Amino acid sequence: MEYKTLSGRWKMRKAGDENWIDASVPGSVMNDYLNADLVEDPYFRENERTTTDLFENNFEYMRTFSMSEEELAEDCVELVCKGLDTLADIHVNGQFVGHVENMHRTWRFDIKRILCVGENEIKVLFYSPNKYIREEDEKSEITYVTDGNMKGTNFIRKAHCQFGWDWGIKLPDAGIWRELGIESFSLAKIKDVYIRQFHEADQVRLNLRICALLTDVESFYRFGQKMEAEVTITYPDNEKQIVTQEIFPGENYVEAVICEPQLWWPNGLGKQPLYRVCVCLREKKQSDGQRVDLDYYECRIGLRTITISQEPDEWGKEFALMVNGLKIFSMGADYIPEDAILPRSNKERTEKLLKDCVKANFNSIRVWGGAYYPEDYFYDLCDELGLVIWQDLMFACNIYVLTDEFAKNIEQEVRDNMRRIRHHASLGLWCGNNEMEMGWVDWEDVKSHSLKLRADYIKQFEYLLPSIAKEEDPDTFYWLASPSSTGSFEDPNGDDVGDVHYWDVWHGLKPFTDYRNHYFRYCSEFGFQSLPEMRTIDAFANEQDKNLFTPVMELHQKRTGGNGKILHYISETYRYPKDFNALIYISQVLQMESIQYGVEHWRRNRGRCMGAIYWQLNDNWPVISWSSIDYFGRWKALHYGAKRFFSPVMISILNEGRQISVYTHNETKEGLRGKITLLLKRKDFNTLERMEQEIWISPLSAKCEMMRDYSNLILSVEEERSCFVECMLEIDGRVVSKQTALFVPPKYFEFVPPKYYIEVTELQDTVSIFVKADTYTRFAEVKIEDEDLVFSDNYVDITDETGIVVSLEKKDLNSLENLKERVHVYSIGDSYTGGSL
Ligand code: BMA
Repeated sequence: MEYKTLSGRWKMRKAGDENWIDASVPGSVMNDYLNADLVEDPYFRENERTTTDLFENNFEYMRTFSMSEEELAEDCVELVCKGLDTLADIHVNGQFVGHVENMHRTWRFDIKRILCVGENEIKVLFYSPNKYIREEDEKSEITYVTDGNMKGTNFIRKAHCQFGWDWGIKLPDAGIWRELGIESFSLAKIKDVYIRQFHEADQVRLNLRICALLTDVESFYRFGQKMEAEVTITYPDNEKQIVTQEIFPGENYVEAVICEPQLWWPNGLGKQPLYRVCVCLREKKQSDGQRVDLDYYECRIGLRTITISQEPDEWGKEFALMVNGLKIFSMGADYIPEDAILPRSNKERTEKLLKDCVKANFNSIRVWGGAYYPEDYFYDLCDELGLVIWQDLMFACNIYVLTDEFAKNIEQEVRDNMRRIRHHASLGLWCGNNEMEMGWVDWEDVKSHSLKLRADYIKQFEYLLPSIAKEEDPDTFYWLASPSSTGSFEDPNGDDVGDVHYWDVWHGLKPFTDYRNHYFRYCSEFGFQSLPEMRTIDAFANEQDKNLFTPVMELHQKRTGGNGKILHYISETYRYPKDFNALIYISQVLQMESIQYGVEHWRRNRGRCMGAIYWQLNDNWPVISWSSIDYFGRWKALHYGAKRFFSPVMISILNEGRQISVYTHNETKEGLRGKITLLLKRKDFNTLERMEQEIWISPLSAKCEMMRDYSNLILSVEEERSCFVECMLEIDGRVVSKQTALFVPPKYFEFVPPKYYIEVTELQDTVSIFVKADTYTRFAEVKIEDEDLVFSDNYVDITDETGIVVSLEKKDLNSLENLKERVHVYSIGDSYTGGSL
């Protein structure tokens, strides 16, 4: 099979315009318009208000390409488009080739007879998505629309969040967003390969289902042609195993046995060895025994068993990720697109983001269903990094009408994507949709719709899609919806079976302490908003915009009433921030505290609870949201918090009034010997009591190791407001985890602005920053002016005279000059004043 790409330089114009402008493919209208300076940055101030309307228009894309005689002499010549966004007509040499209507699908068209030797021309006309959804919506009885979204996205197979979301800009872009090209082949090609793994004692048997497609079945048999497949398995150490077998048109099965298999593990539990599987399809010429390569298929797999264990237990049914027979506590966040201008996404950005997940000790990530199926490199990176993927199908917060046409369209979409993604080692499960079963049960504005639409839900999500999954990828666990319990509208968001999206904290305005009232089996969404840091805000706001309730700040907050909620939650825990900078800082540490509060509670209840996936990892434009890493890749306090509260080996404190319980957590396969120290201290660093205990921490465990009721030492309100608890876990003499707890909400604690003493030490590849303070300092934020950095740790407490040390990689610095003067430390005691507000 030969492939010729059609990506590269194209021309584009708004339909009706005379002049063409330069375009790049893969790309998008917005990207080309920005490159041509025809629009202003849609992310800046209130520009969104006009850019949404750009997509009231149709757009044309055009290029020429040449074809040779040899290429056209092949039996089949097909145009293959891996991503067209979304409604478009394709013409080649002036002839209509096809209409497309789904950005998630791969489209193929036979264009052999339309092409000619020499120059050819391809044109793609994209229709306005805005108009289409408006017109379809007007014809429909459906009234439901999710917060922040344009109405009618249920009628178009285009990433829903492109039309806005409660964190997303309304930018329903258009264009050729993925690779396209021309495939030409003769005799046969590989249509499909599915690899199954059978794990046996000390070996893994691979079973490859290879589907060969012939261009002309009759002549194949008439001329007694023969084909063979050569399967090459390359081991992680580059050793190779080759199996060759005769292949017939249609389905064939080839087996290979891997002895002493190197198993793939999620991050934190072992390594991620990967095996490359290549299938070469060949024609075996009868006459001279010569072999001619016809087609080639390649993928990378990891040897592992992976599923969700749902054993019934005393509470209901567990929901636990099980890898190679071990039940693992899933830790991670929900992933959304990295940029609303899709062509700005690339492997480097994704790699940085996913590596930041690993730095924060994630072992899982959920690809949320309101967007699109990520690029291959996303899955490759998750394979390499050990991030288990919860993969939603792309349906979210909507009511779909299951017409025959819609069913056919989504069936092909799901097949295309399952075939592309199913071999990845990191694929943990498929999930039917985001929050739609729950919508039919819990949301008044969904429930009010007809029984027919309710039945369509069941047909689509409990019959059609699971049956496709059974055909395409029977070995991957399939989950009906997120959240779901048993399906069929049976308490989908219930605590005791299946996964939960818990939003009473934040949307429901309950205090974050409410997390402790729930023992979810697996919490796949819960979240808390914060502001991104000042430099990120500077990218979209002017000085006069920097007030939470200006039009610019409200436009960059997509959840209705969101900015007010941030203030509400601050009022429960902290004092009124003294300025905009303090507001940013307080919103971030509060977000970190709240998510930590939930995660540690669920980790303490390991066994009953087996997953904490917080909403949300990232942003797709600069915005106030639930993310822990902002649009520019900057870590919010929460991401540093995640690094600590997802750490495989840690301690946590359960504080109930003056009663303190210390828990150990071990999410590794190894048992550990360690020591716990529990201290009661005054804010002047004086220790009032010290307790120590040697312990053994079992693998994959959580356990209460120590309890202390301080009622005999904390006797007055004054003491409550000036004393804190600190505990540490040492392994082999090294402190691996440290926690502090207060007896009162921080707003009642007597924090004063600390005096900081900063020292900077340059080492070979790193720089260490030592920070000391003259008083107990909570959540010390270390920053360096004009630098975008990830520190070894941040937002930690200074609990004694020795202070803290955080380090950074020298190579990440823009400049080493005046480093000490550029270091700034900020903490709770700096965030408010008395009397000014
Ligand atoms: C969940 C998600 C998203 C949404 C988030 C915050 O329900 O599935 O739809 O962005 O909540 O509201």
